[in-house]
Amino acid sequence: VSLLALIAFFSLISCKQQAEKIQAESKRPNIVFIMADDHAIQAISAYGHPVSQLAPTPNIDRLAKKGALFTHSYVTNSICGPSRAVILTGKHSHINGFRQNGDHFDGSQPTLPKMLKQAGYETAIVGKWHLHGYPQGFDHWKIIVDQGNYYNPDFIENGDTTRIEGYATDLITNDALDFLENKRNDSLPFFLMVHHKAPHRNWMPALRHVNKYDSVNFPLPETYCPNFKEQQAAKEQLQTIYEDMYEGHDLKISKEYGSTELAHNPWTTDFERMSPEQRDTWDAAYLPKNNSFHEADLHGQDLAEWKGQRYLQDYMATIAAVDEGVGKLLDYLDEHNLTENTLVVYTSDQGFYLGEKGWFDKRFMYEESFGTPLLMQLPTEIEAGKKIEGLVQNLDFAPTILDLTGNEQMAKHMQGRSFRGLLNGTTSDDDFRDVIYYHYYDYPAFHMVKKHYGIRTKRYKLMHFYDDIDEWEFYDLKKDSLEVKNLINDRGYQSIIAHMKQKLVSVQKAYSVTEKEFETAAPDKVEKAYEQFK
Ligand code: SGN
Ligand code: CA
Repeated sequence: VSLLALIAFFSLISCKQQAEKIQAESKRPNIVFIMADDHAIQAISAYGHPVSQLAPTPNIDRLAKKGALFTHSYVTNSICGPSRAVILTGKHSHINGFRQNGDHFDGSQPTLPKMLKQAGYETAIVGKWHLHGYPQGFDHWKIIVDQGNYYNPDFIENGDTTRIEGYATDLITNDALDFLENKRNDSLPFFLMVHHKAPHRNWMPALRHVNKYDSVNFPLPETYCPNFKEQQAAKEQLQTIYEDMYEGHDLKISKEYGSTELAHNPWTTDFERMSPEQRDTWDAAYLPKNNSFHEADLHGQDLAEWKGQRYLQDYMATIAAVDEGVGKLLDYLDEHNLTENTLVVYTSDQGFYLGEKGWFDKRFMYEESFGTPLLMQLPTEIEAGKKIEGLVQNLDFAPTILDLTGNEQMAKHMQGRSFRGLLNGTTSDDDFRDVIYYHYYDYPAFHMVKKHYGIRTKRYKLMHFYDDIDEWEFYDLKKDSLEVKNLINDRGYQSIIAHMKQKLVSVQKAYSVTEKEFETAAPDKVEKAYEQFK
């Protein structure tokens, strides 16, 4: 065989390999990861909760129709920054180092965007970051400053901060569309994170939605006025709608009949950022409803229920713009033939209380805030309309995405586990995992939710509150899904509880939890914080 023929033969092979590689890579799915801030499961109509049926989310629901809806999706630490750090690293807070809001994220550690970039993806993030410092591992990024504002927020892009006129949710959606349409390199698969500020406190709807749910009477949960027996931490929190919400800032109540001046409004910036025109439209919408409120002169239980109602009307109206934004992104993918090969994820940085136990906010390991919505669409992998009941956590997002993109070996050092098998039906819901772990550290802080950790299995939950208390709680979720009865001292459950305690120890060992994780705060710090946040 001549040398020339040999060369021709090998170059043919290498051409073929190259072509196959390109073909395989072109099959690698794109990823659009949409995360809202504080979006409760109860507020997505595909999940079926009564509140959401009165304020449906038709676009988010499209994902449930064409993809999968997870019924048992949880976080590892129900608070913003920590949740984001877990998603980026696939590691629990004590390993990635970001335990509570205000910590500084060590951006030098391996993260999902860095790995995807290394694997040839184009990476981008728009919206909320909240990890301090600038994003690393992204080809494009444009983030809101800290928590951001609903109206005319500041954005940071390439180190420059600019105030941009408009409504945060719409601006973030537009930035996502701008990346898809104008910024990305068509020849590369992409990973786009779209992180909304909404529906975070103080729940300011878009001007086109300020009257959207005025005439809707949302059902308040049956635990709206709880009686906390053997639930000491629940008793001492400061996140009760009718006790801890600020009447002006949060509930948008005016000082008096006929006035547009807000009642108690300690953080003035949210409203001060509005332009006079925006404020006029806003006031025109709220003045009549606030006047009716003053006329009614409510007290006691009636006032508490009115506050719950106003909260839900604003919260759900804030979600309306998020849902529209999801619709625009899905339409874009449809119109550009991208839907078949794009994984679309919709989730939140944690769940939220819509009046359960009388609360707003999150932080607790109780179901409403421990759970987080999760919907995923990828037609080549996931059967339409699938319901997945396996126990998954945001800890698993990075390993799952790496698996779906053919980079599963990159997840070797992560603590999460790929749930691709749940998506494509090769793993049964029961086989995936039997226990999940949780640890919340942010105390003393806003809302005064005490430090706690625990485990949840399919049926039971064991929690330990520590620091300035030492209280255990145990729930049988099959019999008590609302978690009102702490069974820790119930005679009938003692052997199950002993078994759960053993399980807790082995789970902590498996996740490399050390004694250092259970530090307590100085008592005077706790006392001062109560004074500050009360
Ligand atoms: C703000 C909110 C709190 C909320 C934290 C954390 N107050 O401080 O209610 O718990 O953020 O939220 S606000 O009136 O200033 O909005 S998180 O989503 O960032 O963790
Ligand atoms: Ca949040």
